Amino acid sequence: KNVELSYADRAKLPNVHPLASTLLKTMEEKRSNLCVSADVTSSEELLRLADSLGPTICMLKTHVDILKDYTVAFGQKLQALAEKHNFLIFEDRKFADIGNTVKRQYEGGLYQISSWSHIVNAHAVPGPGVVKGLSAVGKPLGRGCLLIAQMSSQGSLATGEYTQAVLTMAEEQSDFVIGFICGSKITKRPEFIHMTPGVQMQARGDGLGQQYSTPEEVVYSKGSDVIIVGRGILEAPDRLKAAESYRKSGWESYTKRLVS
Ligand code: 5FU
Repeated sequence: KNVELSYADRAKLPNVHPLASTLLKTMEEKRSNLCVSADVTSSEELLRLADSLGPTICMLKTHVDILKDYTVAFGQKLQALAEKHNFLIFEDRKFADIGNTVKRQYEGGLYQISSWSHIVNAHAVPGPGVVKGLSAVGKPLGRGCLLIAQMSSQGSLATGEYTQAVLTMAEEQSDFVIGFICGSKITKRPEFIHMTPGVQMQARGDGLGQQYSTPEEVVYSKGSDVIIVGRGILEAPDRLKAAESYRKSGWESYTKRLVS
């Protein structure tokens, strides 16, 4: 019989990455496995969203390159809100180049992502050098990385053997890789965090390839840890109320999984 560990138990595992441990503790404390995908184009709106939804989320995901008015101050203000409300910041940059290039993209340029984002992600397509390059910048700062093992979009090529190879890559650099973007649980190793986008209560898709599952399908049936929700919350008439209902649904699906 598989023993299902709680988030709190997993936070205390001897080999857990410190950042994964922080996340798991936060999830337990806030009773939240909700990551909101703050896909808005104004930094002021993003900061307001972070301040109002902060108490209900464990993580906030950004696409900093869709902001029309990014400034250095934005990163600092977002960090302050992350501290105030105790959530982690995840820039969904999907690095996918050779190690030397991603290292420079992560640290430099306009956005200096490594200076404000706790977590970033990467495609495994280039091979392990992509993680090595990111790690050279992020590890000294205590940052962590998610590898994209599967995608929520229709026709995704990240399946089967590819997904398995991503898992191996993660295991080989688990001092920086804290988990996966995936549709379902892909490893029994409890130190790794599974995070799933393409979550909505109602819709089936968006006409551009996105495919949705419900929080219950993702957390209870598929065994993932964190639900990532964008438009399900952003397009709701009351965003805070919607976020709270996703938090509740995600949390109840997790507690149901623990006892069964
Ligand atoms: F890696 C992935 C993926 O496989 N699917 C995704 O949808 C990332 N995403 C992101 O999650 C995407 O870029 C959006 O930022 C977010 C989903 O937003 P939605 O509005 O909930 O569909």
